[in-house]
Amino acid sequence: MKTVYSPRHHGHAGNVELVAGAVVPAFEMPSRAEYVRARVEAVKLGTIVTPDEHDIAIAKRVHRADFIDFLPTVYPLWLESGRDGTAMPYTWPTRGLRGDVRPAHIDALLGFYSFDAGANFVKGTWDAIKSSHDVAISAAALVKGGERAAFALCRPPGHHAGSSFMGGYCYINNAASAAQWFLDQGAQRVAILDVDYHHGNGTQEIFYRRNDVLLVNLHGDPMVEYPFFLGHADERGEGPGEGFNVNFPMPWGTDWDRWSQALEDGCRRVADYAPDVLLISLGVDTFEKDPISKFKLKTEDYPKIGRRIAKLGLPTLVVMEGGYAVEEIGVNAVGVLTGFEDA
Ligand code: SS9
Ligand code: ZN
Repeated sequence: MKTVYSPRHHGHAGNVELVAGAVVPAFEMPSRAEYVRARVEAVKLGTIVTPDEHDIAIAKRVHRADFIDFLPTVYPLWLESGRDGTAMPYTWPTRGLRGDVRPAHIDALLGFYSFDAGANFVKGTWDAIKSSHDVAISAAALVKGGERAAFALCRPPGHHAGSSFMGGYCYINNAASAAQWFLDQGAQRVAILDVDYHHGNGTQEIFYRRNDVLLVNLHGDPMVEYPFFLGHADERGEGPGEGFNVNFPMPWGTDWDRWSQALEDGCRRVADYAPDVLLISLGVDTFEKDPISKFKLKTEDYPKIGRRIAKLGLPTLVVMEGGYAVEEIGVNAVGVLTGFEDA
């Protein structure tokens, strides 16, 4: 299968995040995408192509326009306010505060448009966000054009970004935007299978009241795992979306035996829905050596994921999300893709 990749992700570098009360270099770093790209080349998965530019209006079909328009202004506003380094929020309009009045100061705007302090900005961040979205839509166009599958090597990732908020290293929800793009191009039903270790809270929020997108999420139990405030099994969708959101929260320590049962159940839900196209939100932070996660999948398990997904026999767009054990992220992510191709 073809891989779509943009070198413009490199500008999103040198970011920091808060871990256990300290500011440390962000786990989401440029080398992640480079390990994956190198592995795509090493195993000769297929051609690597650069994305076309796509109108950012596409992203506004799943995000609020004011949120998308805010993103390119963040770093200029940060500099104007006299700062440099990493732009990061420190206050949020939670319960009891006014979340309906858009503030004017950059510190307040950052909190207004995010749910945590994990989607930060340096000089090149907006350009990387835009290129990541271009990667997703360009790869979607390959699938729409008749390819059985395509790999969108997105960086930054997207599944924590919701209609009007960023967080968890995510800004624009690349998978959600690509799913909407397929619908706008004539698809009737789209399924998204999110296998990242973390619940895809942004994707869930975007499609929660809709029945034209089935969302199946396999992830760490939000009682004990980030993003904590969404991803429980009783979240099944609302209104017309009732029954079109499926969560499989699993405990710390989950290994292939348990995880693969959830994958099997999830794949059956996808098959029953009979979508026109399938998107995979591919995170490989389920890996036993991932530095921020607590599942126990092994390198040998990733090709099995790809083989199971391929058995669905659907046109498939694979969108890169998380995965932080940098040396192994390439082998594991591309393992899913070679497993898919071998099936
Ligand atoms: C505190 C821990 C927050 C966020 C993880 C986001 C994963 C995206 N820095 N971790 S796939
Ligand atoms: Zn993750």
